[in-house]
This record gives sequence, structure tokens and C-alpha cells, in this order.
Amino acid sequence: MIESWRWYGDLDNISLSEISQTGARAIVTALHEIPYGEVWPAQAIAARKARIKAAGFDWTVVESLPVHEAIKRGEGDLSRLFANYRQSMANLAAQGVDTICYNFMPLLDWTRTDLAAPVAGGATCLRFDAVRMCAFELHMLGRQDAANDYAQDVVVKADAWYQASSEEDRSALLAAIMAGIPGAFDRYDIAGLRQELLAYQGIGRDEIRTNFKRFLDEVGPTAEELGLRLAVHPDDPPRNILGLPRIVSGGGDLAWLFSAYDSVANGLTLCSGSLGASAKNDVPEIAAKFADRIHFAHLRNVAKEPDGSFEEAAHLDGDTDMVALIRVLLAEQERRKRAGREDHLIPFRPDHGHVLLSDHCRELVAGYPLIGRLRGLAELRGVIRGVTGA
Ligand code: CS2
Ligand code: MN
Repeated sequence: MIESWRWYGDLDNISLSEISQTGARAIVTALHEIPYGEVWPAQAIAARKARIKAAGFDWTVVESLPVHEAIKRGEGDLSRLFANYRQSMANLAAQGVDTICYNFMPLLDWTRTDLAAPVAGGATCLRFDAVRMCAFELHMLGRQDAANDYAQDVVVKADAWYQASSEEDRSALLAAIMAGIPGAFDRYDIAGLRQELLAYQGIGRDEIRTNFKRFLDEVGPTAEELGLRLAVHPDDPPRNILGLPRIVSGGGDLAWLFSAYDSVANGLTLCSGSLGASAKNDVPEIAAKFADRIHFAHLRNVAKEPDGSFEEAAHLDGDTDMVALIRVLLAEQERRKRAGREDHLIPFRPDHGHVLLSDHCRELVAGYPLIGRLRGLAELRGVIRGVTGA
């Protein structure tokens, strides 16, 4: 497997030379400074590639080439947005960036309610708390229907949380919920979020599926011609958020997706932490079932609670059997190798990490501390070496 590390370019205060000390060989990045829907210029991609190469890394996986909200909503004349996406793909392919991670989550990307939940010994982790999410939806956003999405006792506790909360608690909650949107764009305040939700009115699961298939029909053939692989990132968490339908949440969704556009170019970013946040998902089993479509892996773990809350566990702890999952990925690599594929190695990265030790002393992109991810990478590397016996 190819050890990779997510780097946010100029928005990241972790330098490439620090990353080289982690032992990772490849960088996963994106041109975060370009607004969604615009073409990524060939020159800017070439400059980023050269900078990464000069630091001794390769760059073959882009995360993400974002899909514009209008495409997710199927709104208006989308021909320019599709053409731009195809042009960005061509510009990436020209630089040997051949794997495109993206997602089709409406409005929000990964969603948490707490960016610094305590972990024993003074570390912190990302947490999704059903009670706080419910409080946010019911009392801050005023989405009355949200009461149907939570158990009654969660609604009661959410009322109590809200009554006892300070201004500061509420703004920290809003900031946490917004933190998953990568790059510099589209963070909303409450009014902005309400506005965006209105734009999704009348758009249910079937409509989003139709819009997703349309996207694949528009960009899939280009991916095939260019030798690129699309790798959709699953929903995080894998459930509807703010009442918006999420359609890449489990095995059934993936079966639909891969038959909707049946090509190896239509593949998956196997994110174990995202899929693992649903009790319905057996992550190693899902990975085995769709192994030939896995083009990239995000490895991390979550510990779930009965009310739907979960928090990010250390990479080898939590509910997903990481050793079993790595065995599945290594078996798939072997299969690809036997089939004569030169590019049989699957790139992976430690996806998120606890805030540990000196991570507390520097400004971080939420979820992406240096030491916490280094610990994750080192543990995963150990499992991989142990399993292969190398
Ligand atoms: C990432 C996602 O930080 C994360 O949890 O795994 O934000 C991921 O980059 C996007 O969903 C991919 O489009
Ligand atoms: Mn992920």
C-alpha cells in the first residue's frame, strides 16, 4: 500500500519537510484556493506537482475535486459546470494525477459537534454527539422536522442542553458543524444555512440519485479516456444530515452506484471511519464486496454509542477490525498484481488523528494534526508489515 499524507498546501502550517519525517511517500492534496465549479488551471496543477516532487513526494491522488452544489441539486443549465469538471480532470491527468476523490454529500462534508472532545491523558478527538446535533437542529436552526430523526430521549436531552448552554457553547457548536467543509469556502452562519437548506426543498433521495447518475454519465467517459479513476468518498456520518438525503452511506448504496455507471473508473474511496459510524456497516465485508472498485483508502476508526453518537478512536481501536480490513486491501492488491496491473498498490492515508502532545501548541486544520496522524500512520504501517510478513 502507498503511505500517503493529506496536505492542504498554503493553507496548511505543516510543512512538506515535516511530512517527510513521517515516512509517507505520497501527498494527497487539492487546489483548495479555487472556488467550487471553476477550472483548475493546468499551470497551477503543474506548479503544485513540481513543488511536491521537489520535496521528494509523488502526487497522484487529488482530494477533492469538488462537485458544485448546483450539480448535486440538478439545478439549471449545468453544461458549463460539467465542462469545467472535465477540463480539470484533463489538466490533472496531464500531470499524472490519476485518482480523483470527491463526494456527493449535499451541502455539508464531514459533520461533528465537538472538535476537541477529551481523550484520556489530555489528548482530544472529534466527536459527533446526537444530543448536540439535535439541539442544533431544533433550537438553533429551527428545523422542527428534526424531532422525527432522533429518539425521544435524545430530544429531551437536547432541550436540556440548549436551555443550559451559553452563547459561547452555541457558537462553538456551529463552528464545529461547519468545520468539515474543506478549503476556504462556503461556511455558513445560521441564516446562510437556512437559506441553503431552502434550495434543497423538494429534493429527496431519488432526485439526488438521478443527479449523481447524471454527473457520472457526464464525467465518466472522460475519466475512462484519460485513464483516471473517480473515487467517491462515503457520507460522513452515513445518515441524513439536516434532513438532507445522503446516498453513499452503505453497501446497498454502493451497489446502486456501481451499477448506475458500470465501469472501473467509477470507484470508491474506502473511508473506514465514515462507513464505520453506522452500526449497519461491516466495513471489512463492504471492502471485500467492492474491492475491485477501491482506488484509495482512508483508514481510521470510530467508537459508536447506542444513541447514534460516536467519537473518533485511535486508528487500531474502535469498532472496526482494522487488521481484518487491511487484510482485505492487501488481498485485493495481490489480485491486481496477479492480473498484471503495474499500479496494483492502493494508496491510503491516516484519515484524521487525535490531537496529541505538541499538536496542542500549533494551529491545525480540524482533524489533521501532525503527531496524531503520525501515530495513526505508524500503527497502520505496523499492521501492514505484520500482515505481509515483510
Ligand atoms: C475527509 C473528507 O476530512 C475528512 O473527513 O475524509 O473531508 C473528504 O476529503 C471529502 O469528503 C472528499 O470529498
Ligand atoms: Mn475519509
